[in-house]
Amino acid sequence: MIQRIDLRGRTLDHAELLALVPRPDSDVSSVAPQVAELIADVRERGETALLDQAERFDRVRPASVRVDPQALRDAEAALDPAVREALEGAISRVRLATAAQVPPATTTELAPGAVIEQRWHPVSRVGLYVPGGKAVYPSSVVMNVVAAQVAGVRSIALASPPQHDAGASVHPTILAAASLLGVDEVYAMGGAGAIGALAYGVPQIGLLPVDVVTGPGNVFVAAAKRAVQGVAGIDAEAGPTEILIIADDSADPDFIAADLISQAEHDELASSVLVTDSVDLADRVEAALTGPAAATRHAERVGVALAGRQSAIVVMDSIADAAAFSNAYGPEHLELHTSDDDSLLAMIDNAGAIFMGSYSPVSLGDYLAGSNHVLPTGGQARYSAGLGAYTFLRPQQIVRYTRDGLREVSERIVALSGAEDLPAHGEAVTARFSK
Ligand code: HSO
Ligand code: ZN
Repeated sequence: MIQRIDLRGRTLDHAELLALVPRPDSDVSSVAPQVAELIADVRERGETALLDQAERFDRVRPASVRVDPQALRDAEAALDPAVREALEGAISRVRLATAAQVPPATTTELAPGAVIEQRWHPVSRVGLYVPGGKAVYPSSVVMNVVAAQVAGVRSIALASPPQHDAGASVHPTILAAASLLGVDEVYAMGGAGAIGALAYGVPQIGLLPVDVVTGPGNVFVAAAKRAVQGVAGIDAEAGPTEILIIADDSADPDFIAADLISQAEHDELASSVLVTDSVDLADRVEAALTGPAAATRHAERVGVALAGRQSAIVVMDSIADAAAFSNAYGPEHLELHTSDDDSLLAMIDNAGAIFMGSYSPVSLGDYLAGSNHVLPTGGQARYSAGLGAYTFLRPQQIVRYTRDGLREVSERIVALSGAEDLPAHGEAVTARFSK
């Protein structure tokens, strides 16, 4: 049911590996015109456009887009105690690990009276998108909100599509997680329109524009995030989830099978890939997949994902080759299951997050590890990082010179301003010393 790609005996360069990497087709740019219309509609007609779009895409019409803050408190009160305890555990671990992502302010003295400082300053307001439908993830609310809060963001708005079975409002578990985190500005809106509403604001309902929009979603949400760039910052585009496992014959095939299935559970387009130097392990994992993949609650979705062109068991000559394959792929999640994971780690360049050994599965990272589970997919790990406090921070330089510090470089400023035929630049400096 899962395809086998045998690359033994082949020497492949990076470009050849890239061409071999199994991935689902993405059609983000093809929906751009439709998405532009939906955003323009929200800018023109405000709340009415959002309500019409909810009716069209979510098949419900909420009474109002803004969720009553009392509904958040009610949802928190009704939360299953075990889920509440688990969310609180996740919040405190992610908070602690995220605190390490805030770089310290620095001061560099270049000469007497010549100082450059640098501070990492949070954006003022962020909008967080939380998908609905088959994906109701309170854990994603935790990951996004905690990162923004640790960065020091003062104002957080949350948007999530209204749902039929939630009285045409946002799913109660999402509301409960928001309430636990102290967020009370929640909007029942979804899709491209919601991203437009966050970026441009909807004055009529008191929704102020945000500086950064984050959060996963379908192709419409991804296309809308692309469209609002320039008006607001965005985090990496989130496509279907991916797990790539590098393993040798010391690995436990049942653990590997369980982890491949766990991410396939998200989506028919999820990618589950094993890369190994052992045909024996490849056979054993294939065998270990069969029973559990058929018995699991979302067996149909898992079956489609594992059989898809985006999933595979890849056999190569060595673990070094497997590392090269993984670097070409740039997986969202990378698990290492070999006899020397630290040596393998030294060969890894591109991955959203790396899970070391048999007891650090991706589902630990999805919920309770303390790491963030919002990670770059689709190969974006080659140039971007997962969500963190730094997503909401900007480095700002502060220039602090004294009279003597300025005097020391004044002639050079005059020389450069002359060379650029901008003499008033030089005069702004010499004016200070002619009194
Ligand atoms: N594996 C998903 C995150 C998630 N898993 C949420 C369960 N809930 C993408 O990293
Ligand atoms: Zn997951």
